[in-house]
This record gives sequence, structure tokens and C-alpha cells, in this order.
Amino acid sequence: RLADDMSALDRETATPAATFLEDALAGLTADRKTLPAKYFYDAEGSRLFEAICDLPEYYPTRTETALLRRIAPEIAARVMEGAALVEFGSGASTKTRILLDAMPQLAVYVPIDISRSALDEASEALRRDYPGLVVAPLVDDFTRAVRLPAAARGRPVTGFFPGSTIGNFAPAEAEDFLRGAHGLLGDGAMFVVGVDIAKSPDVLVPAYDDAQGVTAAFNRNVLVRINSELGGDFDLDAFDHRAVWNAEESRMEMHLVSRVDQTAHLAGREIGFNAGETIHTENSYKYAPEMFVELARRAGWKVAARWVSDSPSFGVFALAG
Ligand code: AVJ
Repeated sequence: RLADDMSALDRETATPAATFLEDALAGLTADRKTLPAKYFYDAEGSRLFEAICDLPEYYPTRTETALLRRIAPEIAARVMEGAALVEFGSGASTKTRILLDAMPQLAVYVPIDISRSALDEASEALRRDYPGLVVAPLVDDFTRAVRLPAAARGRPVTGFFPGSTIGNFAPAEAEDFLRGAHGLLGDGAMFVVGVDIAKSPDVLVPAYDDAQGVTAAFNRNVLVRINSELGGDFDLDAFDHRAVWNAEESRMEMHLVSRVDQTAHLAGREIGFNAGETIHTENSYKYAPEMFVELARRAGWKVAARWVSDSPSFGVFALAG
């Protein structure tokens, strides 16, 4: 295997499991307990997220998909022959196909995802369906990827970050991420970013607290992983799923709420909970279009084009730099 094709996780001496344990312990022993949202996504978590995308209440996926279908020709017109498409947090690469279908000029596709299983499955399916396309996956935390695989280097580059995954970052972190992505994608790159738009909590809250309880299972999956991968003993039935709109911060929050006073154990540590105490597991920031434009500018990008769907509103921004 070429050194160039090794992911950052392979190169790091610290194992991913040690990082998960460190992050989990740091979050669960803090004054206000938290866990990083990226740990939802093992194979089961990725499966649950795909199921969320099909829920009637979860509007972002179908809204963005319809918008991308409509604007794909306009995006394609900005992409040069022989270009590489680099996707951050690619998962099942479902939306990617909308761009691939509209852009026969693409030569290389680089999906970056932390879930090896999701990446392997997606890459295999894409190679089958797009035989002319070189698929060069990167198993990595997409916030830490610093170098494109050899197959993409020297080509015009288009970044793709759909799904409002950027909403998982606080605005200052989103700005840092956009600046870092500029470094990875290179000068002259285009970056297509999907961003959920702030709207009524009557629409937002059900999207994160669906009637079938799929989002609740997704939320609890981080505790499932802590038990199975890190040897924790969290009582899954003793935590409720809660989704709240935080208007001051313009974000949806997910929490796991302890039903009772209880003590869990992890790596020899006692993790005590009072009844009603929460583990804050996810933030999903929602932007007014102008706010996102300003954030992208602060990160060093020009906004070449933007599209916002009809309600429920979702935005796609074409950044240039
Ligand atoms: C993948 C981060 C965009 O915030 O809407 C879905 C994850 N969490 N339901 C989102 C999620 C609960 C999703 N992102």
C-alpha cells in the first residue's frame, strides 16, 4: 500500500479506541456532561442515521436532495474537466450521485468518512455504477484530513459538504473548519456546502424527536458504543431522549436525560447522575442565509452562488477561493 493512501488514523500511533475513551471520559466527568456527536457513527449508528433521513419529520435530507437535483446543472457548469470531487463525511454517498450524474467531467471521487464500513460499502457501489470514475476513499475524521490522496492531486478540486453536517460545529468551529478545508482543497477550489436554515421550532423539534423513536435510538447508540467498545455499564433504559430548540444559540440540541439518580462505570471511574441530569450529545446549528455568508467570508471564501429552497428552507452555498 502506498504511504500516500494511508489515512490519518492509520498513521497516528494512538488507536481510535483510545481517543474515544479519552473523549468519553473527558465529557462524562465534566460539570455539564457532554459526548462528541461524531461517536454516533459506527455501522449501527450510520444505519440509524440513514433511517432518520427517510423519516417524515426529518425534512433536511429530502429538501436538500430536491434542491440539489434542481441546481446540479448550475453547479456542474462551474466544474472543470478532469476535476476531483472531495466529500466530507460522505456516509452512504447518496447525495453524491446527484452531482456525479450531472458531472460526467469528474475524474476522481474522494469520500472522507470516519466509518470504514460505510465508506467501503459506498465505494464499492460507486465503482460499480460509475466505472469511469476513480474512487479514492479516505478513512478519517474529516476535520483532521490534511492531504488529498495522490489520485486527486494536481486536479481542479470541488469540495462537497452536504446535509448541514457543518451544523454540528459551533459557529467559531465552523469558521475554522471552512478555513482548514480551504487548505485541504487548495487554491482555486470550489466548495459546495449544505446548510440548514433557522425556522420554527414546530418544524425543528419533531425533526429531532420523531414518532417512531429512530432518533432516540440513534442518540442512545453512543451509550451502546461506550458499553460495547469501552466496557462501560450504562443502563440504556434509564436515559430518555430529549430534543430542544435553543433560540439564543440558534441550535437544536439532543440530550440523554437520566431518569433516576444512578451511577455508571467507565474505565474504573464512577459517573454519577442525578435524576433529570443530561448528557448533551449533539448541537445542530441553524443559520439565517446572511449569517452563513458572513461566516464563509470570515473563513476566506467568496460566496459564488447560493440557493435556498422553499419552506422548510434549506440552503446550498457554492463557495469559491
Ligand atoms: C448529520 C449532523 C446533519 O444535525 O441534523 C439527525 C444529525 N441528529 N438527527 C443533523 C442528526 C439527529 C444531523 N447531521
